[in-house]
Amino acid sequence: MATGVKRSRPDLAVLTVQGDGDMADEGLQEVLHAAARGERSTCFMLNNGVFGKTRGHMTATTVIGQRTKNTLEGRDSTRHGHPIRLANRLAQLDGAVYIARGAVDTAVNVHRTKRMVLRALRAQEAGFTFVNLRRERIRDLLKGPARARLLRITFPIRLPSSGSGVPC
Ligand SMILES: Cc1ncc(C[n+]2csc(CCOP(=O)(O)OP(=O)(O)O)c2C)c(N)n1
Repeated sequence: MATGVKRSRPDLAVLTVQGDGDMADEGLQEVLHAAARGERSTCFMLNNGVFGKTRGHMTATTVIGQRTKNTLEGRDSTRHGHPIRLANRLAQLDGAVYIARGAVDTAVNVHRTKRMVLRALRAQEAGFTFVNLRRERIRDLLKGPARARLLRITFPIRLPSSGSGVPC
């Protein structure tokens, strides 16, 4: 729908706000193709790592070690598979011009994430843009290496001028 709106009204800034279950599970095909086609729009993924509305089951973005309704001992890759790092995957597609991962758990992250939101909206005139927004202090639920990895969640992965994704 967003891509249709933007194509018919290119003068508008068009954005979608979606959950991780919606975007990385149910709508994965749509977001991948929108990015590959370079649809001039912005997707914000509110990522809490669960299907919240339907009571907190695991999604594709549930991180290793995260407890959910059906990963009671924490997500274990051997039993539940590995998470999909959607921002990293999207950054590899040629139609994507700005891809970032932000969080709103600290004042510094809120400040950084605000800039990401504005940059994504501005960059949409050049192609597909996306910001992964970590909604919760998920790192507090984790220990060890999983926690250390999550401390580095706020940064742009692909910038409009760079032309290539930075793997991470
Ligand atoms: C195609 C489709 N399948 C199932 C549903 C039922 N459904 C509504 S909300 C939801 C969970 C959404 O989870 P998420 O997108 O992570 O958002 P959250 O509730 O965590 O904010 C589901 C499965 C739906 N709306 N559409």
